[in-house]
Amino acid sequence: MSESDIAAARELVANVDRIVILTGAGVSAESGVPTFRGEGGLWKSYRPEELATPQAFAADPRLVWEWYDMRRSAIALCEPNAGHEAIARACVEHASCHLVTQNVDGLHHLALGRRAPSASPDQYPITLHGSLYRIRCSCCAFARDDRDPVDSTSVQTLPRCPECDALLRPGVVWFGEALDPDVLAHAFEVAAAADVCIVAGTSALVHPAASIPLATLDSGGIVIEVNPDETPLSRHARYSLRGASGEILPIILP
Ligand code: BV8
Ligand code: ZN
Repeated sequence: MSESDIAAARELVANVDRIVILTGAGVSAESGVPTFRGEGGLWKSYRPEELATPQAFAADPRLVWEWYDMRRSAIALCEPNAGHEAIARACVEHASCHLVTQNVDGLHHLALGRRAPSASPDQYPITLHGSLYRIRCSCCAFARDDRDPVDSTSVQTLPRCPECDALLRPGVVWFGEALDPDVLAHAFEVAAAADVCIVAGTSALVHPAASIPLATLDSGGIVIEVNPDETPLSRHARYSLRGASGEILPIILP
């Protein structure tokens, strides 16, 4: 990555009307949140199929809740980093900047809420995969925000639905589960309308999220990637800025 690439990317972003930003777990790495597939990544100790699927929850809800409870309590201690702050600033101050995130750690919401307590819903992230701090019923429509520790010592101590007494589950989208169709349609809509899509901190392996930047390309827009490593999206990018999002996003975002 050259300094001139960063300068050129900054110049490009400064002169477009509509920006969309797609983030993945890498944006939270500098906050101490382990990524999914990197060194020490969350999946290193487990295979996704073992834990983040409805089948895994049906087979062993106690183990799945043990993993989520560990993640929820660890991530609750993490703070947004300079990359989250730069994105929050752009979403609040730029006339048309939308954030689409795969992340479930809530750090984008925390950064935005602190910067603009009265931010409009449209300035908040389009959250594709849900949140670690939502729980919902495994049977009925009950759902609520929740940050409480979960006692996963046995199935009997797991949280149950106040409406129908079925097990409550993490309010995230698991592998093999459909994303909320309205959320997904909104994400593709803002990407298709964008002049530039900045893709930061994602290995671009998980679909349908990884296809969102292609909607910008297909409508004549430009993709800029921010990632220390190459990804399947790199070949589509006008600029692939090989570095940390916490260092690069504050430079290139308005
Ligand atoms: C669906 C919530 C259909 C849970 C998550 C074959 C081909 C294509 C697709 C599939 C396929 N086989 C199966 C599928 C579908 C599957 C999928 O994509 N699988 C992949 C693994 C091949 N997708 C699904 O199942 C989706 N649903 O397709 O439904 C359907 C339709 C109708 C009816 C029924 C079903 C659902 C996917 C959602 C899964 N849930 N999360 C939880 O978190 O516990 S996904 C999970 O991965 C996280 O959300 C995470 O964000 C996401 C993507 O990972 P990344 O964010 O990219 O993180 P990763 O660690 O991989 O990469 C980090 C990157 O950051 C790296 O590149 C690293 O270099 C970089 N980095 C590190 N440090 C920094 C940095 N970058 C910048 N700065 C730094 N400092
Ligand atoms: Zn219920």
